[in-house]
Amino acid sequence: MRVRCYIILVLTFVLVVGVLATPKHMVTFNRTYSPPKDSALGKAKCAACHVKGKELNLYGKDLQKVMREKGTKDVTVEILKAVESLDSDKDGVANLNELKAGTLPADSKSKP
Ligand SMILES: [Ca+2]
Repeated sequence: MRVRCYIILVLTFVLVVGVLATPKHMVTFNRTYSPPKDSALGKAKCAACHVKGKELNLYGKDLQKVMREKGTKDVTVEILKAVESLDSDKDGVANLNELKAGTLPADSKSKP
């Protein structure tokens, strides 16, 4: 019984830390597109929108442009939807189709 409580406590802690460690915009992104973990997009995590650190890639820059137009600093579902029809990396595939396929909307070498 005591071991079971300990395991539940540890698992709860890991879950809470995992959720708190995930930036809010990443949670919104993952809830909206649910990228498979083994896909290029699922493995990319922050690199879905960033080159390194806070520096944005082409897809991230398109999101930032809409955020500025809307006067917000939050990545909302509305912001994500606003760039779905764009082709940020100009590889001939719209961002939404890349996101659905689990490929990278900012990398022209990654496409369905
Ligand atoms: Ca691509």
